[in-house]
Parts: sequence; structure tokens; C-alpha cells
Amino acid sequence: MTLRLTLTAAVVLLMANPSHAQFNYDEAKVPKFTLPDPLVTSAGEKVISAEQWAKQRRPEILELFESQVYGRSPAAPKGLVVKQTDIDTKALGGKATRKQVTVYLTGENDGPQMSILIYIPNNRSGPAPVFLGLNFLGNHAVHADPAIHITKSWTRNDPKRGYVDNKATEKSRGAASSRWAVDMIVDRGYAIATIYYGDIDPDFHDGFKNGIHPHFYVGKQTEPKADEWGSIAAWSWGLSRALDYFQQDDDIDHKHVAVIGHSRLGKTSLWAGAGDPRFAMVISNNSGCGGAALSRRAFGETVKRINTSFPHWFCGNYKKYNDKEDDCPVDQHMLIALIAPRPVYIASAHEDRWADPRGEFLSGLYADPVYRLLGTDGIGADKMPEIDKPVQNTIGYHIRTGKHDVTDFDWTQYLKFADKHFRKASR
Ligand code: GTR
Repeated sequence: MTLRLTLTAAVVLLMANPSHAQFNYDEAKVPKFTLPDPLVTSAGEKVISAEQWAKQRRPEILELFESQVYGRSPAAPKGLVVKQTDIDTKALGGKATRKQVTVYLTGENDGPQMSILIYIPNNRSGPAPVFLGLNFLGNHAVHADPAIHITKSWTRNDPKRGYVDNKATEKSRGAASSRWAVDMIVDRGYAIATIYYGDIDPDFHDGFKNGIHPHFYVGKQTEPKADEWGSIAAWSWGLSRALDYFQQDDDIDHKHVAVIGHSRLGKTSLWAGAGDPRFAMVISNNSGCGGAALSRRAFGETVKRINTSFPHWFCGNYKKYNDKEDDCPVDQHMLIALIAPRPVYIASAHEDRWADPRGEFLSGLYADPVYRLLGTDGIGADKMPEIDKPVQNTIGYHIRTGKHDVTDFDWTQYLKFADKHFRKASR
């Protein structure tokens, strides 16, 4: 009976996306592997102090992720150019201030730009801590508020939801609102800021001709080198530019920014938080392969599959590890370790087997020794918690009922996690 039910569930899940059916979903078929130890240097030396981690091992791991996985990104442009295009101090029925701010990504006011939508709670005693995340469908899709500017950037077509001729239309307002608990966040005293990821780099492979990349080519360069940024790194770089802006907005507490993302944008929030220590908290929602999930498990989506379906996401060098995960000098637990000792939350969904929930949990577990070396309580669990039973220490984790998505259950946990870590700070 139990077996029959399990098999039925597995078939239903695979039918949800038939192209995923040929991949491994059998725990017994996960290959045997040895993970690189985050606390042993490339020269084989054991890391025994926080200082040795900060000065030697962390930079070593960061450089490996830059050169082998996501690609190196350029430095921030000199002098941030921003333009506030909207302010309403009585937004969301009077409880929030809405701002829309254009950030010019090359520091020139005729260059590429991204628009940040921000809701700041009016009921607050000082600058507001903020959740910052990229969105998939345009800022206007996160809430039905008619004053949000409709993105003018390229979008994927989806006529049913109001995306036609690669442009967003009025019909698409609020199309993603179930994933953005804007009112709940504001009611709890947090600001929420979001940017359409397509403002930074449209999400299709065109050999890096559009988006931000060409603006940083040197000389006759026509595409990034094998160790230079792919799209995930570019999106992450855009998140850091939003943080640059927060540093000059007195309504935002830029020392308490939680960077959040779902799926490919969860991979992006992890890389943003790993590379930019100004992010005080990092949240990965169902980030899967190339995000929180351990690549060596090859459970669900694999390195080869992701590099084939999405050749623009990672750097050229990452393709060396197609079907050769063991050859990669890093695995994704080391990405989590790069965030230490800052709080990180990894969230999985039970039906999201493509993203390998167990592999996502194990990354947190295997990053735990680094978190402990740095004086925190780490993950505080030695096995995967039950469904819908979050564990929240300096590393947070949950696997919730349901599919690949961002739900109010997820946001409820993130708000609790932020209260725990941000409110205890002297604010
Ligand atoms: C899938 C991809 C995943 C995940 C997802 C998403 O097609 O295989 O890695 O990123 O897209 O971003 O929704």
C-alpha cells in the first residue's frame, strides 16, 4: 500500500514535467562521492581559526566559485547615478511609502538601467530593514497597485498573463502577487524592494549581446571569457547595485538587508550574498542545482542538464564539469559556507524533487562546521527535519508541503527568521 502510494506520487511528479523523467530520483542511485572539505586549504592544511578562514580559506573558495562556477563580475561603477521616478507616502492604503528608483548601471545616465520598486512601512521608528529580491515578471507583477511602472524591458511571451510581443501589458499587473507577501512584510515592519531581473540581463542565450555584459567588454571583446560572468553573476551584481543605492537612502536600514530569491533567482541570491558581505542575511527559496543543492548527488537536475538548457547562466568553465561533478574543486555547501557567519535560510518544497530537497539540506549541514568555527550555532540539526517543521538557527531550513513556488508559508518563516536575527541587533 505504502509502496503503491509512493510510486503513484512519483509518477504524478514526473508527469508534471516529462522532460525531467529520465533523471535520477532514486536515493539508492545517488553516486558515492567525497565532498571537498571547506576547512582544508588547497594545500591540504587544516583550517583551525576564524582568522585563517577569513584570510586564507574563504578567499580561496570565493576565487574558485568565481573562476569555475559563476564567473568574475566587474567592480561597481564609480559614482552611483540614480533617479527617483515616483514617491507616494500613502501607498497600500496609507500604511507604506512607495518609491520607484532608477539605477544607472554603468554610472552614466544614458546607459543601461534597472528600476527598484520599494515599499517602506510608515509605522517605524527608524530606517527599515529590507527584503530585497529580483522578480521574474516585472515589478508591476508583484502587486496590483496601479501606480507601479510597467516594465519596458524584454519579457518572455505569455499572452494568458498579459505578455505579448515580448512586452508586458496592463493585463500582467499583479500576475506574480501570490509570491510576494507585500502586505504581510510591511505589516511586520520590513521594507520590500524588488527589481525585474530582465532589466539587468534578459534571460535567454544570445551570446551575451544584450543586457549588461557588453557594457563591460574590454577592447574588441565580444563575449565574456571562460572565467567571466554569466547571467546569474550579472543578476547578482545588479543586487549589489541596489545595495549601493540603499546606502544613500535614509529610510532603509542598509545594515539589515536580506537578499532573497526563488529558483534561478535563489541561485542568484546565494551568489550575491556569498560575494557581497554587505548582505546581512541570505534566503534561498527552492534554488536547486547550481544553488543550494549539492551537485555531486546528481539527483534531479544535473550540472550537464543545466549547462545545456541554460548555457548563459554560469561561466564557460562550469561546462568542464558536465558529467564530471567530482572534478569540480567546490560543491555547493562551500557556497553556503562563504556566507558564514551571516544567517542563511535554505527552503525546499516536498514536490520539488527536480531541485533535490535533500541535497539542499545537506549543503546547509556540511556548511555547519564553518558556521561553528566562526562562533555561531550553525544549523542545529543532524538530520533533515520533517515536512513543515522548520529549524531556525544561524542556518535555517525547511521543507514544506507542495510544489516549486514561493508561498505565504515560506514568507512566514523568513519573517520569523529576520525577527530572530535582525531584531536582536541593537536597533
Ligand atoms: C528550471 C531549471 C531550474 C530552476 C527553474 C526556475 O527550468 O531547471 O534550475 O532554475 O527553472 O528558475 O524556475
